[in-house]
Parts: sequence; structure tokens; C-alpha cells
Amino acid sequence: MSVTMQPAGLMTSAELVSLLGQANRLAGVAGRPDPVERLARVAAQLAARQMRVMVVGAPGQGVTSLVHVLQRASTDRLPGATFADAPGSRGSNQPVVPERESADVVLFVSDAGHEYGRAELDALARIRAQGTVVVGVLTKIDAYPQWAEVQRANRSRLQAANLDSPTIPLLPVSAALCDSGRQRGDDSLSVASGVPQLLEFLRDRIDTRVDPALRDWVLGEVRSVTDQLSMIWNRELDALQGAGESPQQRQQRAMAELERRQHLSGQWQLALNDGVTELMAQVDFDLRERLREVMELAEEHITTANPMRDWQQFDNSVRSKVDESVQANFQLAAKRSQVLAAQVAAKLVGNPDRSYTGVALPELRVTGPDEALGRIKPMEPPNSGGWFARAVNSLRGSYGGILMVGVLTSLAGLALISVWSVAAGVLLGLFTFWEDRKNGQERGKAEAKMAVSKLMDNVNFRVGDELRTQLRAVHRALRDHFTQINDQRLRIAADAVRAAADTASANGGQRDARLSQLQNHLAELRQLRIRATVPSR
Ligand SMILES: Nc1nc2c(ncn2[C@@H]2O[C@H](COP(=O)(O)OP(=O)(O)OP(=O)(O)O)[C@@H](O)[C@H]2O)c(=O)[nH]1
Ligand SMILES: [Mg+2]
Repeated sequence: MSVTMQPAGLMTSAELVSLLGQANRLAGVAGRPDPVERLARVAAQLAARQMRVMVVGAPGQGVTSLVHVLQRASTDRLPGATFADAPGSRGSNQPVVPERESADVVLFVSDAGHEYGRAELDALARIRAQGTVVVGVLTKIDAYPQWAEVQRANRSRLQAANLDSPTIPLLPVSAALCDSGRQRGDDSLSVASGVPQLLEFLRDRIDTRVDPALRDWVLGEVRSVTDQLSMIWNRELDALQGAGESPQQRQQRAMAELERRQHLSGQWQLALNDGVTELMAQVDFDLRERLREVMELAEEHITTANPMRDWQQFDNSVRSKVDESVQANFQLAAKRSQVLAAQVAAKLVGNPDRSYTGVALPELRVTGPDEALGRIKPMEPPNSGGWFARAVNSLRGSYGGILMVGVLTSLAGLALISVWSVAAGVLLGLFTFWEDRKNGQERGKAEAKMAVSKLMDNVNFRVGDELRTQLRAVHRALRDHFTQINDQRLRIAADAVRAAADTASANGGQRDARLSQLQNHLAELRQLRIRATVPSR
């Protein structure tokens, strides 16, 4: 079969398929389901690539029937392929020669009832000359039991006509068997029809251009599977070669390590839960303390100075102090969260010196409380009565004074309005005024203190809520992060126990055999790794 030329350095689909096949075989040997699944996923993507298949043949050879069964059968195996019944194949007795660019591959159909004749060899020669990839298909094999002889004869005729280098594959099929297999749900009939094999051949052996992104993905997966396998096998190799220790000692050590891991995995979870409870309490207490200080300062200011005169400024200064306190509190929360992460990591590692080397700390985010702070409204200014109310009250006082003294003096025979009664009015008016002013100030101060304490309640409520939400998120992040690391460590410890048990039960001969097997696998992996390195363009 001919090979389409690809620009240097670009991998063809067939090369990629062969890489996947080799990686898949090695993954199967390692007995790991996970890499096998990954490779199957990329293989499916590769199988789904676009492929234009043109089916040609002399009239009556079974072209249309083949196109139909291929179309039906390809939905699973080769979903990106399109099959065309060569236009113009009716009418003339000659097989059609399609244009070079119209297809990725030509299926050249002739039935198993006859050997290639002059017309067929001519058509094949023309297709070849164009450089089109061509695959010979021998149809109706159910009707011609001697199809294998025809196949051999066709091969010799191709060779005699100098058309067989590179070789044109000759695949036997039966559209009829494929159809009845599908109708009866009988897989053995389908396999006997040769149609699945033909599709597989197209999928794995026919080169089409592969999108560079798909190619890089396939290569990336192959590389990551080889890395994974080489880690597994190297570890086993190390265990087998483990010097100085007897297999039993090694097994005991592995068991002890696994037990220690299991114990530690309870320990760090306890440390995390206790730590989070404590963290919440600490940070919450800190917030309350800071806000209490702000409130005390504000109250003192209300008592000694008179903030009612410039309420706006007072409100601003109190709220900016609240702002500072809350920011400092959130910074504390962030710092304490980091400290907790380090403590939990140390518990998870279980080093005697309480260090946590070898374990990455999670990235914890405690965002500023700006949004919560933004929702806090300014304090209401206290109501101190105002000048007008006070003036009215004073007038009422002086009026009362005039009446009181005036009635008395009128009894004494003087006029209602006299020097005495006017003097009394003035005095009482002034008295009422001062009395009112004093009361108003006291009431204003009380109201101002109320406003401050209302503000603090509000801050406590909103910011406290935000704080708890963030700390809960920190808790979740820590738990997820360390659970993942812990699971991984447990798995490694369990693997080591298994490997140690295997080597302990292997006798000397088995051990040597396994050693050389592992070395072979690793050598093959190294080669595969090189082949799967992205070619430079
Ligand atoms: N036994 C048997 N008969 C087949 C098979 N495939 C096709 N035939 C028969 O061969 C004849 C031609 O089939 P088509 O699929 O129409 O072939 P074609 O090459 O498209 O024919 P034209 O389009 O007429 O040139 C029909 O009578 C089919 O029933 C097969 O696999 N087995
Ligand atoms: Mg037809």
C-alpha cells in the first residue's frame, strides 16, 4: 500500500495509532485500568477524524451494497468517515478513476467470482499513478467459496503488472453476511463478513492528515502514560533490588509504614476540625474586642465633646475606625488560616520535628470584607430639639411668668402688665431656655450613644457573617487539599506493601526472571517515550 507524503516532522495518523497501540499493550501488561482507559479515549478521538472513502468498481460488483454496510457499521468504529459510491460507475463497463484530491482512500471493488482482468488492472494502474491510496476489496465472498484462490490469483496479477510495490492490500468482504448478521444480531456473522476488519484497517492503517492539536494531545497522553508506567515499574524494580534487607524485613517495614499512614490520616483530620473551631472562635473574639474598643472611644467622645454639632464628621471618623478594625481582623483570619494549614500539614506528614516538608500547602484566599462594609449605613444624627422648639418653649415660659406675677399684682391693684410681671416673664423665659438646652444636650448624647451601638450591632452582624462564610470556605479548601494528598500517600503505602509481599513470595529464580522482564519493559518505555516526543516543525 502506498503512503501519502507528509511534511517532514508531522506525524501521520497511522504512526499515532501505532504509538497508541504500543502504549496500550504496555499498559495492559502493567495491569492498570486507568492508563488503558485514557488511551482508549484518545484512540476514539483519533478514530473520529475525518476520512473520505471513495468506493469504485466495475458495474455489478457490489459497490453500492458495500457502501451501505460500511455506512451503517462505521457509526461506532469510524464515526468521522464518509463513504461515496463513485459517481459515474454506472453505464460504462470500466471502473471509474476518481480525482486525486476527492478522497483520502479509494476502495477498489471486484467480486470474488473472477480474477482481475485487463480493465481492472488498467484502472488500478491509473489510480496508483495519481498517487491515491488504494485498497483492494474482494466482495460477495459468501457466494464464492473459492474466494481465497481468486485473492491469490489477483495478487499474482498485480505483481505481474508491476503494481504491487508497495503492496495493495486485498481484503475479502461480504455485504450480504454483514447485513444478515446485523438483522439477526449475530456477531459471528458480522465478523465472518470481513466488514469490521475492513473498517479497522481503514482506521489504523490509512493515513489522513491529523490536526496538530489532536496530534499533540495524543502524544501528550502517550507520554503521560509512559511516565506513569515507568514510575510503577521503577518502584517495583527498586523493591526487587532493595539491598541489605531480606524480603520479610522489607514487607514488615512496608506494613508498618502503611499502619502509620492510616493512623496519621485520622490525626490530621482531628487537627483540622479542632483547629477550625478554635480559629473561628479566636477570630470572632478578636472582631468583637476591636469593635468594643471603637465603641468605647466613641462613647467617651460623646460624653466629653459634643459630636452632635458636626455629626457627619463624627460618623466618618467612627466608621473609618470600624473599617480599620475589620481589615485588621480579616488579616488576622488570613494569617491564622495559614498557620493552621501548616499545623495540619505537619500532622499529615508525621515528622517528629513537626515540619511539613514534602507537602504543599494549599493556596488559601481570604478576601477583604469591603463588600460587607459597603453595606453598612451611616449613623442617624440624634435629634436635639432645635432652636425653634426651644424659642417657642422659652416664649411659653415667659408668658406663664407674666401671667403668674401679673395676676398677683392685679389683685394688688396694679395693671396686669407691670414692671414686676414683665421682669418675672423675662426671668422665667430665660430659665426655661437654659433648662431646655440642658435637657436637649442630655437627650442628644443618649441618642448618639444609641446610634453608635446600633452601628456596632450592624457591623457585628454583617461582617461577622462574612467572616464565618470565608472561614467555612477555608475549612473546605484545607479539607479537600489534604484529603487528596493523604489518599495519594495511602495508595503509595498500600502499593509498597503489595510489591513487598510479591517479592517476598517470589523465589530466587522468579525474582531474576521478573527483574529482566522489568528491565525490558522499561527499555521499551524509554523508546516509546522518545517516539512520542513532539517533533519539531
Ligand atoms: N451474495 C452476495 N451478493 C451480493 C453481495 N453484494 C452485492 N451483491 C449482489 O450483487 C449485485 C450488485 O450489487 P450492487 O451493490 O448493486 O453493486 P454495484 O456495484 O453498486 O452495482 P451497480 O451500481 O449496478 O453497478 C446485487 O444483486 C447484489 O444483491 C454480497 O456480499 N453477496
Ligand atoms: Mg451501484
